[in-house]
Amino acid sequence: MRLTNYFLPTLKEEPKEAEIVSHRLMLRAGMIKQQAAGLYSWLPLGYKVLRKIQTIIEQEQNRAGAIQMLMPTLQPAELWRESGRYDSFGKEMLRITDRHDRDLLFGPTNEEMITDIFRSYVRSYKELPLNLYHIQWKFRDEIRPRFGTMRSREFLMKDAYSFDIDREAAEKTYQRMFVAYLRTYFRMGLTAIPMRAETGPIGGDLSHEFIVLAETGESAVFCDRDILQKPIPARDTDFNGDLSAIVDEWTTPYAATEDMVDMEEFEQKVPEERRIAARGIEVGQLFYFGSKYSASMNANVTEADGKDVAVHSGSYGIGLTRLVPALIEAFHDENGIVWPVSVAPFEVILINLKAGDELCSKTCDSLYGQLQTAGLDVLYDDTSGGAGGKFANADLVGIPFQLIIGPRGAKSGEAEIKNRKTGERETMPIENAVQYLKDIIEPERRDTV
Ligand code: P5A
Repeated sequence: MRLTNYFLPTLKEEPKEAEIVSHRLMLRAGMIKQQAAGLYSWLPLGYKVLRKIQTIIEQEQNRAGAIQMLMPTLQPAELWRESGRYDSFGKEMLRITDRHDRDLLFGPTNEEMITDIFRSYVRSYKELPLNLYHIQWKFRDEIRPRFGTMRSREFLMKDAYSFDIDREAAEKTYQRMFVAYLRTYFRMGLTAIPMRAETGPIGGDLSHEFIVLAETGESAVFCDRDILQKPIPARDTDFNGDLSAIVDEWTTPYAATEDMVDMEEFEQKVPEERRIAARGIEVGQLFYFGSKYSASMNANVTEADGKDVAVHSGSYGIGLTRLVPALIEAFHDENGIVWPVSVAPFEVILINLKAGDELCSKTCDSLYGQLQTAGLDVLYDDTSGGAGGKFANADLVGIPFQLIIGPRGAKSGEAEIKNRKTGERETMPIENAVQYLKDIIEPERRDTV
């Protein structure tokens, strides 16, 4: 993408309304624009990050056996009256009436709708297990939307819903999602810790929140430092096999959110030097709620012996639009964002220091073509601005590698490469630059680990 053809409205001034660094940087880097309280437009750079996050989530959900589909954002109230949540969800639910006076709502989650889909088609235990997911906008009329897209009213969620014959089978599905989540966050470069959590309005008796530690996080969390050493399950993990050893390993060290923590137990189980009492961002949550929805909505299947039973279910959420600020909270410095390659809006920014110089532009145009041919995701700063502004902008938007060409380098055949994370600069012959970048970027994509 040539910057002269792109839409990247970066801001020099500090936005006054933003209280935390990720919100400030998302506004300054031209990633989002607020349209009303808790409602945001995703500008091209922000949307590109969101799409990369979405791809990783889809790959890991599919690998774990979940099947993608799409449900509408608006839902009929009748379904929610069946489960009893139409009233209990309260003011967070946005209620809408259509021209025929029918009650609708903007979905805050989809347990009811998926249960309705399930009961319409599935009759026999032979069709289980089934795990369906979609990535769709949700609306919750949060009393205090804040921190930009961290807690917004409209937000993008991946939500999966599973159906199993009994608790034992449902726990296996829960484990598959647990392992898929470990891999998903790891691929984004994040350490997300599974913690025992409260189930709230979704219901059930087994739940884990995945928490990214951050001072600006909204939840207080308590865990054993040991959990940070646990290995991430490999790409070739057999999701049809027994995953309980992996889940046991990850759930043995103490880890609980403030709603679930037992301080006495925490202090007794975790030696003082290993105790982490910190704040964190909830980037996903798993629930097992058994027959909570299937029983009230008559989602039954026939067992081998001919008896009808209510299916056992769980739901599994990831907040995509929250992950973007969570990543920025984890990866930034005083000059701006420092994206991990796997979720970076672009992998390389090619900076032409003097767009008016014929040789310099010719060299850059050629490198731009070569970078694309090499399969790298590149933003080409071909604008006529000054070097200082270009460097500041490149640092602000946080693209992991900067390939810098000035008139002098173009003449002598030398390119400079800056690593955004370490700040290190290397000078090398221009003809080596593309291969050099390819060699460091490809493994960082984490799509083969
Ligand atoms: C699980 C999937 C559920 O709704 N039903 C379907 C279950 N879980 S949840 O924990 O309430 O939400 C899942 C994830 O969505 C993100 N999230 C939000 N992101 C931004 N703004 C919000 N207001 C918001 N509310 C929830 C979180 O990442 C959460 O883990």
